[in-house]
Amino acid sequence: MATRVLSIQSHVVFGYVGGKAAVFPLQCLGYDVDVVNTVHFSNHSGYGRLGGTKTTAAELTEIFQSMERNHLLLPDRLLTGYIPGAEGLSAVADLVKKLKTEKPHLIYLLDPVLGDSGRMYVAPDVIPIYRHMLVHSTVITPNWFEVELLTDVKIQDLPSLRRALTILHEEYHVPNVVISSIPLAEWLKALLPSSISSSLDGNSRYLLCIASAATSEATQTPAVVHTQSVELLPGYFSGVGDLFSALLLAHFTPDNALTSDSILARAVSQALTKTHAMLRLTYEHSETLPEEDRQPTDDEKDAADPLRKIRRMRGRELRLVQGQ
Ligand code: PXL
Repeated sequence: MATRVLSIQSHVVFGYVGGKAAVFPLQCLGYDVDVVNTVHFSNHSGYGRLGGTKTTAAELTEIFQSMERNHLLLPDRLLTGYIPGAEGLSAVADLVKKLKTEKPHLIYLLDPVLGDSGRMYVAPDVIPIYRHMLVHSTVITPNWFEVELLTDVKIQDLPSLRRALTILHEEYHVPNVVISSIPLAEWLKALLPSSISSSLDGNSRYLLCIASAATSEATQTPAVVHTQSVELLPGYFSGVGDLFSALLLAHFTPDNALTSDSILARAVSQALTKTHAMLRLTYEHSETLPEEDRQPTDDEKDAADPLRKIRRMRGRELRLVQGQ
């Protein structure tokens, strides 16, 4: 069985985002993981302050070239996440192209980390580079906002969602698109079977995950879309998308007996169920903490007392070790 993953994403010393949220779960599932750190930061950006370094494009290239010279560049699967600048991303794009040319069956999960909820947290000049990389991907895991940035389509109803998915499948040749954590707007309920949608009360208590697989003749036939919803847990957690992408890559197993959309739907279901279980465990733990470690977000109070926010963030780090 093919079990070596090359993971290229961020490293934080304290807490669990980026590689820290991805590598241990992959190892638990039996994968050898070769780890490239795109940044080496003290903590994730949600704490307000962070320190550390970004790996330069020259350093990334040096690592990739040395691995190749030593015959150690041997992944069966590739995972890329947070890469903060265009130069570094270009170095990774060159590697991806080379690996895919040498090994066309390499399974590549590309998480185009650009931003969230209307706010970008990388430089905008990475967008065109990601667009060039899409053609090499097996699965991509953009959030809602990232789909809009990649496709230039404002998603506000089912036709615009279909348009965005069609652009990703047909223009950028992405075989599998997974959009997780979509707040369940009224118009999106149309994607759910009526037996489920009729039981949902209110709009915001659930998140929807959409998995869209291009059929083999993508240009002739529309993609097949599967959906699954999970209950929304209160508050903000970091690293959840990174964990989800790692689990999705781990569970994405080609199977001749299944259609491409079934392979995707099965992997998404496993990844979503496990991510949600981890989140629930983390949430339940946070609820047991002393009052001062779980003060709700309040921008004014957080600004007046930075430790207030740090305590809350610390109490919401994913419980990966405890939940393994
Ligand atoms: O989870 C995304 C992520 C990855 N890497 C770093 C981050 C974050 C989110 O805050 O700060 C360094």
